[in-house]
Amino acid sequence: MSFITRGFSGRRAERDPRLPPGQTLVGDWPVLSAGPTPEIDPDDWEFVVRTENGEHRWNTEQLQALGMEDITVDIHCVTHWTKLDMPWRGVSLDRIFDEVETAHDYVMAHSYGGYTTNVPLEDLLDGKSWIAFEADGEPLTPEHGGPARLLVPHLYFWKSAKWVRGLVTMPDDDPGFWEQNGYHLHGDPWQEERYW
Ligand SMILES: Nc1nc2c(c(=O)[nH]1)N[C@H]1C(S)=C(S)[C@@H](COP(=O)(O)O)O[C@H]1N2
Ligand SMILES: [Mo]
Repeated sequence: MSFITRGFSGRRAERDPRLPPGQTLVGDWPVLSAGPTPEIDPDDWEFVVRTENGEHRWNTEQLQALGMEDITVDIHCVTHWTKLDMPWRGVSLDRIFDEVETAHDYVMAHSYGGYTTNVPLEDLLDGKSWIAFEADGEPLTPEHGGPARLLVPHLYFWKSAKWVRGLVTMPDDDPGFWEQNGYHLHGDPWQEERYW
């Protein structure tokens, strides 16, 4: 009996429910960078948050002292690959914004090398994003954004700025690098918010 059922629904049943529409599973971890990989000495790395009220700075040690967490998440690239169950280690943006006061609703993430991407603050808080220092149990390699990158796994992976150097809060949702070039302002993979 079951072989008939398999004939009709087998392919659909093989599709992992954690795979958003239009995505394909990969086992490896592709590298996607819009420009060259910047060389950043972890000893010189600093993270800066600028708001309408002023500036906050942390070096690696100070930032990690806010509390490193281990998380396992799925990542989804707009170029249609998804990687499931990736272990990461980093500091929750909740810990950072415990120390930051802003009335703004949006942030622009800025990277060494000039990359930018815009994210609503509500997509960064309540356990939704991290400043990641490790992936797969190892320090982030330079090509994957080391020494530190933003990790916003519930949005397409272009929002996870590699070589992150800071966040600037904004009253409006101004577009970042890819967003100015046609990518969606928000980028929810479950809504297929790829382009606009
Ligand atoms: N600074 C910076 N961050 C970036 C990018 C980039 O070009 N520069 N590319 C984005 C895109 S489109 C993707 S899919 C992921 C790729 O990360 P990976 O190379 O670690 O897979 O990084 C995102 N963050
Ligand atoms: Mo991407």
